[in-house]
This record gives sequence, structure tokens and C-alpha cells, in this order.
Amino acid sequence: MQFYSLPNLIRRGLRGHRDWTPAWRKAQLRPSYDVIIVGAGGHGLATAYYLAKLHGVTNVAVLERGWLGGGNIGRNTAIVRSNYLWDASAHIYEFSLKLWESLSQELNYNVMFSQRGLLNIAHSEQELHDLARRVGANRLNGIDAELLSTEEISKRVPVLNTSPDTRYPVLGGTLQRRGGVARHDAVAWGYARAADALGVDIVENCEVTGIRTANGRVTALETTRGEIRAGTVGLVVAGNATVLASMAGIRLPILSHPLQALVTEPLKPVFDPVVMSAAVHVYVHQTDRGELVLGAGIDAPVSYDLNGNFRIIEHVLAAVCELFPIFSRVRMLRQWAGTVDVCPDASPIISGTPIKGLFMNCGWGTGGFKATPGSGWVFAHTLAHQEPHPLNEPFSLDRFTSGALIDEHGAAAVAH
Ligand code: FAD
Ligand code: PYC
Repeated sequence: MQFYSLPNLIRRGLRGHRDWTPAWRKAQLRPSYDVIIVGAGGHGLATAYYLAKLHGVTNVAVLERGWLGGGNIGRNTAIVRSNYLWDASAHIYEFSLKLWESLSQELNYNVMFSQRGLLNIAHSEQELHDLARRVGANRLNGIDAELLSTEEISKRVPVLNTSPDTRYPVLGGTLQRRGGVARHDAVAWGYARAADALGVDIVENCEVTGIRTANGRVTALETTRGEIRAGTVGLVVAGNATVLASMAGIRLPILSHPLQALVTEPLKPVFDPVVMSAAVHVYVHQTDRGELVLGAGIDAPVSYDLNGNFRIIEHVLAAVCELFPIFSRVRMLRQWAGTVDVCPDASPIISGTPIKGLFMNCGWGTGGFKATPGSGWVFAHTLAHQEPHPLNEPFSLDRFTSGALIDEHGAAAVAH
């Protein structure tokens, strides 16, 4: 007997008799793969895509405990830039930014990359000196960076309160014109669709619960859908890196914190670039739909809480109203948190491990969205060749014993 409920009719009407379920939703698990990537976030999916596209490795599975794009890739504030201080970071983030510039064409999927410019504003002389130093370092690395006066900033963002007698006077700032934003969930969908088309299996609702090793090499993963064998495993589980690494007996120098963001009701266009203030702990941009996207500093306690502490949001809202008085009557629509993995030097780990065949890509903290294409590209190289690409060599686990840390707290631009 037919059941003519409205939802059923709509479903039948929309779908007809055709099965629209994408292949990756129906993926059948094989008993073994050449490469398994754990985590279908941006970095995991990008890795799978470049493995298949550039290295011809297609016997690959991406295992995801939840749904595709439900982690940080779908929770971030979508800011893309490459204005980091140290050479190693500047090189990898700039490489990534270049990949962003043609990503929609590469994936044949509109990731809505919008190079609307990114402003870092300074509220003290010391901050201005630090930003000026970064502009110098960026230029030496061929990265576009400009120092702006208060007047130049005011012209670019007239709704920003630049009067000298405010709580947070704007003393100047920097501009990266090629910085901007992208549509974060489209990045996950675009990489997933492109990887799927090249033969990669993307398996949702498949949580990795254990890592099997024999004679110092990885042999298989235990999952909620049974054991799966693999010669090479890449752990790309932002927010959960320490949990997964501990399954293989590896201790990582990482702490996990909530990072919160929120979005307002849509407004008519009021300003163009992304504005970041590290001192005030707020960053804001306006989406193409008109919403303001606001982000905060991390919640101080180590936690996997996906709600976040409301005091942080109160602080963000107070700060943004000081900087942009015009926003004081705008209503907030949604607020959320993601779990970010922070290394002591605020730089990522893209590395082999003491276990042969087991690799890690984690510790991107508050700043990994912008790195998605570059991180996937270098990690695919690392998995395919079983050794790092020169771009990710400085980000190995060894640096925590050698002392060659890459301290990017200043350029993280998000309070830690
Ligand atoms: P994720 O999308 O989190 O992917 C990891 C996946 O692993 C998840 O889907 C998770 O479910 C899965 N997983 C975990 N454990 C298991 C398991 N046992 N088995 C199987 N799967 C598992 N960065 C920027 O550059 N710019 C920004 O503006 C920015 N803003 C941010 C704002 C917020 C609020 C947050 C939370 C983060 C922000 N970031 C930003 C950081 C950025 O989002 C992350 O660094 C980046 O997305 C992490 O990589 P990913 O996309 O692969 O992570
Ligand atoms: O790394 O640029 C960044 C960033 C902005 C907001 C959160 N992270």
C-alpha cells in the first residue's frame, strides 16, 4: 500500500524513480586498502583527492565517524590568508593560497573563494611594530602585504570606529589584498565529489576505535564497521589527534580547546574586507548573503565541549560593538564551537611517526581552514612517497625534541 504523506510525495516528486544517493554515501567497505585516511574533514578529503589525482593512488578509503563536513571544516569562519611570520609557515600557507586561487576550476565546484582583502588592525604601538615586522618578513617571502595608516583603514572600512578617543583606538594595520574567505562546506563537498570520481571510497558513520601494529608497522584499523587492513594510514582528525595517536601509543604535545564563532541576521552590504583584531580578540566579515560572521579567541580550558563558554561570546559581542557601533542592534542568529588541536608553537604537525606506515596531519589549531588545499597536497605527497615534501619537512614531530619550533602565536591572530 502506498503511503501518501506530504514528505513522501515531495520526495517522490523530486526524485522520481532515480536513486540520487551519491556514490560516496553508498560506499561499500573493502577488507583492505593501500591507504586509509581517517577523518573526512577538509584536510582528509583534500589528501585523498591529491593522492588519486597526482599520484595515481586510488585504492584509498576516507573513514569518517560522523557525516562528511561535520567537523571543523563546516564550523570555521572561513578566513584565508598567508601572512605568517616564519619562512616555513609563509611557504606552506602561500602555496595553499595559490591553490585556492584556482580551486573552483580544479574541482569544477564553486567554493566561492572571494579575495576581498584581509585587514589586521593594531590598537597599540607594540602591535603596530609587530605587524610592521610581519609585513617585512612577508615581502621577503614574496607575499603581498601592506602597512596602512588609520586614515587608509577608515577609507576602506568606514563603519569601523577609528576615532582616537575610543576604548580600542585603531593606530594602523596591515592589508593582504589576496586574503579573503571561501565557502567552507563547499570545500568539503568539492573535494569529496572530485575524490569520489577518481575512485576513492568515502565512508561515513565509521569511527576508528583502534590501531593495529605488528613489527613496528601499522597493519589495520579497528572500526565500528569491523577491521580494515591498510599498509599506509594517515590520521587527519582535527580536534581528536591526541585520542587517535594514543591508540598507537604515541603522545602528542597537543592540547584540545573549544573555538567559538557566531553569525548574525543578514544585512545589506556594509563593509568589504575581513577585519581581524588580535588584541580585542575578534574577527569579522560579511558573507555574500549579508550575515556577519564573528569569531573569538579559544576557550581557555582543555575541553571537547561543542557549545563553548558564553562569557567568550559576551566578550566578542562587546568588542565588536565597540569597534563597529553600527552593529549594536544587529541580532545574532547562531553560535557554535569546534574543537581545535593546539601545538605549543601554534604550528601544525605533518609527519611520519615512530610506527612505519602511520602518518599524522594535525595541530592546525585555529588556522587550518586556509591551509586545506596545501595541507592535502603535501600530505598526499608524504603518503605516496613515504617521506615529507620540502614544504612540510619543518613541521615534523622531531621539532619537539630538536627544539626547532616555528612559533606563530603572533600571526595566528586569534587569542590563545
Ligand atoms: P575537521 O573538519 O574537524 O575533520 C576531522 C574529521 O575527523 C572530523 O570530521 C571528525 O568527525 C573526524 N574524526 C575524528 N575522530 C575520528 C575517528 N575516531 N574516526 C573517524 N573519524 C574521526 N581556520 C582558518 O584558517 N580560518 C578561519 O577563519 C578559521 N576559523 C575557525 C573558527 C572556528 C569556530 C573553528 C572551530 C576553527 C576555525 N579554523 C579556522 C580552524 C580550521 O577549521 C581547522 O584547522 C581545520 O578545519 C581542521 O582541518 P579539517 O578540516 O580536516 O578538520
Ligand atoms: O587563522 O586566520 C586565521 C583565523 C581567523 C579566524 C580563526 N582563524
